[in-house]
Amino acid sequence: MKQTFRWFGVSDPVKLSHIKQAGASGVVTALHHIPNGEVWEVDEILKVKSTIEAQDLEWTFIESIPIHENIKLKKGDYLQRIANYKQSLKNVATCGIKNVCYNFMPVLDWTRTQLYWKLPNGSTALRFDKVEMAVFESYIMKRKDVEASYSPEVLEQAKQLFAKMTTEEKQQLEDSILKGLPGTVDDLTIPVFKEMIAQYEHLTHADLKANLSYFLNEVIPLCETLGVVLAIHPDDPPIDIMGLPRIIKSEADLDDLVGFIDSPSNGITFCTGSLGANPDNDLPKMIKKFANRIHFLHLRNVKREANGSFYEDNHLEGSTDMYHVVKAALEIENSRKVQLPMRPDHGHQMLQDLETNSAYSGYSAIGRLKGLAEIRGLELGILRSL
Ligand code: CS2
Ligand code: MN
Repeated sequence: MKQTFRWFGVSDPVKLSHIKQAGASGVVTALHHIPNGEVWEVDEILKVKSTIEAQDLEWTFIESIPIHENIKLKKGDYLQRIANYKQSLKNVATCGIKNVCYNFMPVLDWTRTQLYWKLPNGSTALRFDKVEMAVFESYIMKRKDVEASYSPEVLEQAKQLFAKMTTEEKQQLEDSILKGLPGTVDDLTIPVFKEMIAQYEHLTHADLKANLSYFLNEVIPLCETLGVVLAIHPDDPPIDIMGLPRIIKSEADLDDLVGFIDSPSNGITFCTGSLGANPDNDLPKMIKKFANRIHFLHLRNVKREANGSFYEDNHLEGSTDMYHVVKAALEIENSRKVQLPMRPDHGHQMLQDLETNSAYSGYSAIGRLKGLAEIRGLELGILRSL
């Protein structure tokens, strides 16, 4: 596997020199300063590319060129937004970058209720707690019809939890969900958030899938001529939240995706953390099934709990059998004669990560370095035993 590390640009406290020391040879990044839906211009792309290459690293994957909400909704100026997307694809290809990750999650990107959940050994992990999510939806955001989304037990637990939360804890929960994560819209307030969600009110899963299919049929033929691959990132967590439809959660969803347009350019980011939070997903089976469409691996592990909560565990522990996933990835490389880019997707905050506490949540240096090192060791062990 090609070892890569995500980097959020020059303002990232995790520097390119750190990424090199972690042993990665590739960098995964995006033009984070360009507003969603605008064209990525060649000179802007080249600036970032040359910064990366000056450190003897390679810009292996773009994560992500985000999809404008109007494309997901197929309304308003969506045709212009698709035209912009195509222009960005042409421009990145001109600069020699041919791998593009994206996601199709409405309004929010990934979602957690706790960004610094303390583990027994003193390091911290990202956590999604079902009861806390129900507190947010019921009492902070006050979403209507919330009862339909949760079991009576979880709603009762949420009621009890909310009753004893301090003002500070409530604020922290709101911030974790609305402001905490890279990729989410900055400074989202509850009223703005509610307006954005309201746009999706009558949009069903089938509608959103149809809009994804429309988008892919617009851009994939162009990708083929450019030699670009798109790799959709699954929804995280792989459930509907806040009444929003989510459509890339399961094996059946991926079946639909690959059926929207039959092309190697219509690919998948196999994120074991996102897909692994759904207990029905058999990851070793799925990686084999979609072998020809997987262009990017996000390797991390979640530990699932009975009520749908989960936290991010050590990379080789948790609910996903990482041995079988990596073994399948190596078999794909062998049969397709490619090297698959992988990144340790998130890591714990540990050691000096905890002192500086400045990195993006989930993206501290040492926790990811540890994850990468463990996976690298696993890969070598499997390769040597074959
Ligand atoms: C997350 C996301 O699991 C993940 O990789 O960190 O931010 C992810 O990068 C985006 O959803 C991809 O578009
Ligand atoms: Mn991921």
